[in-house]
Order: sequence, then C-alpha cells, then structure tokens
Amino acid sequence: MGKFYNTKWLSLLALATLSGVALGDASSKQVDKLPAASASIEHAWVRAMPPSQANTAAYLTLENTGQSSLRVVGAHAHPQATVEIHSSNMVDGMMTMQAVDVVDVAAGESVEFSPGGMHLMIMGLEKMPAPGEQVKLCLEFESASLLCADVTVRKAAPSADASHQHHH
Ligand SMILES: [Cu+2]
Repeated sequence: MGKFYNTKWLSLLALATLSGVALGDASSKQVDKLPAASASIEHAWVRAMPPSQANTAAYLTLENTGQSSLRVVGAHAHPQATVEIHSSNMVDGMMTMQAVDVVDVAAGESVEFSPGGMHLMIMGLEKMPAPGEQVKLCLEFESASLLCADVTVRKAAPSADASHQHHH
C-alpha cells in the first residue's frame, strides 16, 4: 500500500476540499464511508484453493458506467488479506505475474480480470474460504471512491448464464 499513499492522500484531501467533508484523523480508516464509483462489477468469482493455501485470485469484469475515466489504484478484501492487481505475462515460456499499480478504464468501457490475464491476487488469508462462501472485494479508485461486491468462491469459472448478475 505504501506506494499509493502520496496519490491517495492527495486525492482524499482534494475530495475533502471539494465537498467540504471533514475526514478527521487522516490515519484512521475512512474507506468504508467513501461514496461508490459510477461503475459495476460483473461475472466475479474467487478461485477456491486447498485449505492449506493462503493465496488465491479473483476475477471479474469492471464496467465504467460513468461519464469520465476511472483509475483503479488498489483493492481490499474481507476477510482481511493483501490484495494486489497482477498482470500475467509469458516470459521464456513460463507464466509470470507482475504487480500493476493502476488500471485505467475509459468512460463506457470495461476491463476484464480473467484467468491467464489481469487478476486480483488475494494474499495472506488466515483461512482459505470454502467453495460457496463469499469474499467481500472492494476496488479503490483514484477519486477515493470504492466499489465493493460480495464474490462467491468457486472451483471454476461460473458459466455465462449463472454469472450474469445485475447490480443496478
Ligand atoms: Cu497474481
């Protein structure tokens, strides 16, 4: 998270100034009270891993339903875990993952987080959730807004029919 702090605090300060909202102690966690972004999360799932594992990945489609571009600067999970945005790249015939600092989504566009592509890496889980359980995932935007979804843990990607959820 440290890497994002400068931008994030600037955004929070800018928001506080614009809206006249007092954020109070800057060190306290305010993210749950921030407004939702004009965006939707579709086709989301968390990959079920064996109970011995602490890490897994989440996949989803992020749609920017607003009039201006959105920049994702981070992600959070409940139960508590470290969430990083990763890209997958083939290097010398091996699949490797790199952390991605920001993801931009133009107005009206969608970005896909999918197996073999960009994904949300969930790391350091105290207890791996079982298939059928839910993980709350929140995407954090540069505007200091949040978009959260309760995402079901599955052994495999949901079929197109089953995953078509409406959030409007
Ligand atoms: Cu990864």
